[in-house]
Amino acid sequence: MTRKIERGLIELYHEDPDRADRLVFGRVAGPDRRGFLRGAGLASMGALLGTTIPFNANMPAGLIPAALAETVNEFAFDAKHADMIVHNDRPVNVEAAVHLLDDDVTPADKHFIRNNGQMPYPIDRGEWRLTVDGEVNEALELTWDQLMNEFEHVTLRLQLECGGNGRAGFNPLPRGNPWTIGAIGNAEWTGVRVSDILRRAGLKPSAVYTGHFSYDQHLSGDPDRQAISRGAPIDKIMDPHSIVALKMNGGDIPIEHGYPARIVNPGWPGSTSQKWLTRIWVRDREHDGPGMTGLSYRVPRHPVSPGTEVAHEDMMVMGSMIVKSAITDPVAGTEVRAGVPFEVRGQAWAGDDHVTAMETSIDFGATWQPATVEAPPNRYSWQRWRASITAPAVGYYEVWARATDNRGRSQPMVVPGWNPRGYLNNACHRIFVTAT
Ligand SMILES: Nc1nc2c(c(=O)[nH]1)N[C@H]1C(S)=C(S)[C@@H](COP(=O)(O)O)O[C@H]1N2
Ligand SMILES: [Mo]
Repeated sequence: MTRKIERGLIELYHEDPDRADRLVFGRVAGPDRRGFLRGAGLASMGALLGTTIPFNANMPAGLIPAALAETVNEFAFDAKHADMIVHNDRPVNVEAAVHLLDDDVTPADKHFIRNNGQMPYPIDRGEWRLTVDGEVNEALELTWDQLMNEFEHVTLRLQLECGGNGRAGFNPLPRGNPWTIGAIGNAEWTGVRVSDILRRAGLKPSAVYTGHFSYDQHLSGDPDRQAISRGAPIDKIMDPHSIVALKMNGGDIPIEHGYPARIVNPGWPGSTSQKWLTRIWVRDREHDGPGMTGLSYRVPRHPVSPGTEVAHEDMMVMGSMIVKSAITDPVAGTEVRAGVPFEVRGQAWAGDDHVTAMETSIDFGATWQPATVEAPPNRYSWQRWRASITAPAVGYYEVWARATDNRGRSQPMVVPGWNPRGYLNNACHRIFVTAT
C-alpha cells in the first residue's frame, strides 16, 4: 500500500529548523530567519500572512496555513534556471526555454518539471520503502540501502519527455499545459534496472503490466485520491534501460524530480516515469490508475480532424514517443553575417528508436542540407547534431531542422495529427536569424 508521510512542517521545525525554513521560504533562509516558525505561534503566522486569523480558535494545533504551505512549491522554482518558463505553480509545471536544452546532459536546473498533484513534503530516505507486489511469486519491500547495496547499478543518459510536449502547436488548443518544446530533458540517471527488481520478486505468467504509485497527493488534498498512477507493459518495463533511479547527475534526486527514488522509463510518455515512487504493482491487465483511463495519455487509433470528439473505444494508450529535434543554438533572433558560415546545433531523439539523419533548410523547406548527428552515448539518450549554415545575402532567414529515425520516419513540417489531449506534436522546430 502507498505510505503516507506523517511528518508535517511543524514537526520538521522542531527537528530541523533550517530545512523547514528552506522549504517555506526557499533558499534565502538566513540567520535572522532560522527556525522562524518554530513553535508556530499565532503571532508569527499572522506576521507572515500579513493579517490576523479571525477564526484562530478553530485552528487545529500544528496546522500550517495553506497560504504558507503552498509556498512549499516555490523552492522548486528557486532551484531552476532563470530562463525556465513557468506554466503553472499549482501544480508546478515548468519547461525549459529551448536554448537551455543545449547541454548533452541536462543539469537539474534546466530540467522541466511536470507535477500532477501536490509536491510531497520532504521524505525520509531511511523510512522510505519500495513495495513490489501483485503478479509476483514473492512480494518485496525494499529499503534504500537494499537498492544501493544488493542490486547492480547502471548510469545512463535518458530522455524523459512529457507526452504533451509541443501541445501549444495544436489548434484548437487541447486542455493541458501549453508546452512549446522544452518539456524534455536528458539527465544522467543512476539506479537499478526495474527488470532486476521484478526478477527478484519473480514474475508470474499472468504479469502483463505495471502500476506505479507514489507519495504525492491529489490537488484536492483528498488523501484517498492519487495525483497520477500510470504504468507500462511488462515488455517495455523489462527493458534494461528502464530503471528505478536513485541519483540524478550523480547527486540525490532533487525533491521536484522525485526524491528519493523514481522510475525513469525512457522514450515513453514521461507520465510512465513515476516520481516519489513507493510501489510497483504488477498487474494481470492494463493498469487502470488515474492517468490510465479516459482520454489521458491516449491518442485516436485513426486520424481525426481537429476538434473532433473521439469515442473512448477509438482511443489507445500511447506507447513510444516519436522522432523529434530541437535547435538549441543560436537562439532565435540572432544576427549573423551574410556570406559567413555559422554553426547551428541541437539535440534529436526518437522515443524507443534513434535518429539516423538530420537536415536543415534555410529556404522554407525548398532544399535541405544534411547535418551531422552523433551516435547516442547509450540507447535512449538524445543525440547531438550540428550544421554549418551560410546566409547567402542580407535579410531574414528561418532555419528549419528535421530529424529522421532508423525506421525512415521524419518530422513533418506542419503540426501532425490533432488529437483530443494534444500529444505527440513533433513538427519541425524552426528559429529565425537576421543576416547583416
Ligand atoms: N508521482 C508523480 N510522478 C510523476 C508525475 C506526477 O505528477 N507525480 N508526473 C509525470 C509526468 S506527466 C511527467 S512528464 C514526468 C516529469 O518528470 P520531471 O518533473 O522530473 O521532469 O513525471 C511523471 N511522474
Ligand atoms: Mo507528462
